[in-house]
Amino acid sequence: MFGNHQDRAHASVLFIGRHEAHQAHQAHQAHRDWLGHWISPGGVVTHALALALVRSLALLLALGACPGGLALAAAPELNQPGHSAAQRPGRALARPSKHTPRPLLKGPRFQKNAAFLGLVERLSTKTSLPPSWVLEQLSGAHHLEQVRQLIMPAASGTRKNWLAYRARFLTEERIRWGQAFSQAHARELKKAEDLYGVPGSVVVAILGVETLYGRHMGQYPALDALTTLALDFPPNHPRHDERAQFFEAELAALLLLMKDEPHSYSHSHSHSPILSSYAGALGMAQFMPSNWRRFGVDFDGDGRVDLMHSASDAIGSVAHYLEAFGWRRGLPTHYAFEPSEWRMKEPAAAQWESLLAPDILPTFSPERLQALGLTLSPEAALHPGLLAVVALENGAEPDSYVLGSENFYVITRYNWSSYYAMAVIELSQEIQAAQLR
Ligand SMILES: [Ca+2]
Repeated sequence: MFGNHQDRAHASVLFIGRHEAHQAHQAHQAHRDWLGHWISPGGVVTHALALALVRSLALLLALGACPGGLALAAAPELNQPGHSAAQRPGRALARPSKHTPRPLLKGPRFQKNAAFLGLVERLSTKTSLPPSWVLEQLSGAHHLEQVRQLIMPAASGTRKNWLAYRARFLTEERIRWGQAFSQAHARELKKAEDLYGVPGSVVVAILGVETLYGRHMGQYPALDALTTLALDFPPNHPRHDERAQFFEAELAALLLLMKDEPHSYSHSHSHSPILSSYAGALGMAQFMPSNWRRFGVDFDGDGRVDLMHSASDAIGSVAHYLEAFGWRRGLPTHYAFEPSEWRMKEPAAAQWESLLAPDILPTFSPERLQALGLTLSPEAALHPGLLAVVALENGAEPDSYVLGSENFYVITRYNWSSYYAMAVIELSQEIQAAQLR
């Protein structure tokens, strides 16, 4: 949840095994470069001293006095995993590849250059965490070239395909498991609905689309992924500066989680690195670290927010998130809409573009749409608020349309995509229907 959720998630998902994760941890422990070895072990260096040290090193490096100088973070040569831009996750249509297994190619640790030390200093300042501790954490992070590739936007120009997208998410298995999850957690779902007004079926569908109800929570070590995106964000990304800053803030939030919620954040009874999506989204609900801290709810009452292991906490947190973004209790998410006849009329074609322009943002009252000559269903005509005219591309076939309500828009705050919202809504309907059968 990105609050700002665009790049999030969508990684292919395959847990690296415990053994492999353990090996990675062992490697982490074994590795002490000259700087880390000097500063971090035992925490003997004070805050102020460590910060001063980081600053002096940054200055030295900036002056070219140290090997490595001003080179950017290591960009290792790796066997590329073979994603074409068209296959690359990014927006709605890339999402189906989220659960596609993909080998994790761990790169080297980052060079302790000026950019690295500057990041350590900023993170320490931002979080008030000891610079020595921040330096120790980031010194163990690995560069992940894969996440740099996956974060790039999907190629534009290809028509999307709602029906194909729908088919990828509304599988028989996802519906059946959703039904089982709903039954197993009926009490918490009812509690969340009572408290936040969000139907349990919508919460379940989000968990189903995000992680198959907790089965696939990510394959990338979160610290590696976010350090890579904060320190070595692809310079050719169209929104480089904004996104790099976003991921730096998420890295800061991750460090605070690691410090504040060490038990929730880590795997039980192990020291394995926590895994996330390629963009750092965590747990059953795939919350970004800042959203975990901001919207996470201790719904099972054990005294901590644990989105990795507690389905109850995940349920409460998803419902809380949607409520915080304006979910209105009882309001339909959307209405069926078929404007094709109207569009054939003059001068409707010109008006049509202006109706589509706001995209998913509810903008038009039912009265206004009817005044333009559009035919609304009786339910849509009575909608107590504004509506968005949402177009869904169907590849070579004609577009589909729905009228999205404020609640449709709220679901897109989880992931900025009308296709995502429709998949969640239709999955929630299918799960409900399966329970009645
Ligand atoms: Ca809890």
